[in-house]
Amino acid sequence: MARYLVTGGAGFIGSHLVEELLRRGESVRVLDDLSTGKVANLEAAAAAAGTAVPEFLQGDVADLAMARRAAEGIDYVLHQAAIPSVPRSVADPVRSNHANIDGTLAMLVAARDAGVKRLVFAGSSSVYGDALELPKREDMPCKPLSPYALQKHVGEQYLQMFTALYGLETVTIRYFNVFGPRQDPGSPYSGVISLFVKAANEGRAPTIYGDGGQTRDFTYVANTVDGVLRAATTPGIAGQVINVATNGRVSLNDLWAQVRGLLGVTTAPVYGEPRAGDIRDSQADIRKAAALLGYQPIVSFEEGLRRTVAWATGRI
Ligand code: UD2
Repeated sequence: MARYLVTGGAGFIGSHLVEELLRRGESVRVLDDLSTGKVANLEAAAAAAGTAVPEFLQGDVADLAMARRAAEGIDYVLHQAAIPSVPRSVADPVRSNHANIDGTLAMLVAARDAGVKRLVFAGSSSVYGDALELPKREDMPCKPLSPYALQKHVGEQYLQMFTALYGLETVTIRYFNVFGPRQDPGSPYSGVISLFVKAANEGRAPTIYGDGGQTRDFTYVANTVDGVLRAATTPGIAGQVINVATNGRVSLNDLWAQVRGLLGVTTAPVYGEPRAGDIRDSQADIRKAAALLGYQPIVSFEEGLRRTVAWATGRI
């Protein structure tokens, strides 16, 4: 049994990592400030795994004393705590910088000093920006278009620096538009799939920012969890940056058509101005994940969407 710290473990992706770790019989500690996470997510994760709720520390990961307390006695840190969302970072860059950069630096220092075996960081496909070539490979130059993307890019670079300077093993997994159960549609900054599913379920029109022709490599959360857990324990990959995704590309117009189809509604979307900092197309090359981690997507986009709609609506 290994000891895992999941920062942001009460959030959407974090709680899925917690659930799978509990299912595997690992020891889990969660650090979360509950700014977007919820204790109910931890309870749901534990119930799904058939175990007790894991050890929980409530606090700010950017508070070094708290990060040190959380890292004590830990083998692997899965650093998920962040303020996600491109538009939220455009609206409030100082707050997202604190969580995404100060938080990551504090966690790195705490992990280094606690002698953890490895820290795995939740990176983001947003770092690629609008480079035209698709699919995106890890060795392509990054061109962040928003504070959020820049912060995630700085986080990756901090990890690599800590590996080079202090010998702390680190791995960045670049997430691509992760979706699934427990993703909260409660804010305009929420992930688009959660918002579209809620709108369709309530018979409302969604807003599509731009012409809806932008595309994303939507990734069902079980795939992301599998990639991250492989990255924690696969030997010989310290300092690497690795895409974990589905390798598909779905436009927002097509996404709305599929959500509508699953729920049998015919509402037309409302189109709004494109969002500042938005990138046009995103699709991952996942050959590096296959080569280094033995990763392959285990749940397709269509199956993931069906499971997500079923969870959110209870209607299919
Ligand atoms: C970025 C990252 C993603 C993750 C996420 C965290 C990219 C390609 N992806 O997701 O990996 O780090 O940030 O937040 O950068 N939209 C609408 N209507 C809505 C909401 C969104 O049309 O009501 C559009 C939005 O303009 C965008 C797309 O849907 O074109 C996806 O938006 P999102 O907020 O779900 O995720 P995104 O791509 O910013």
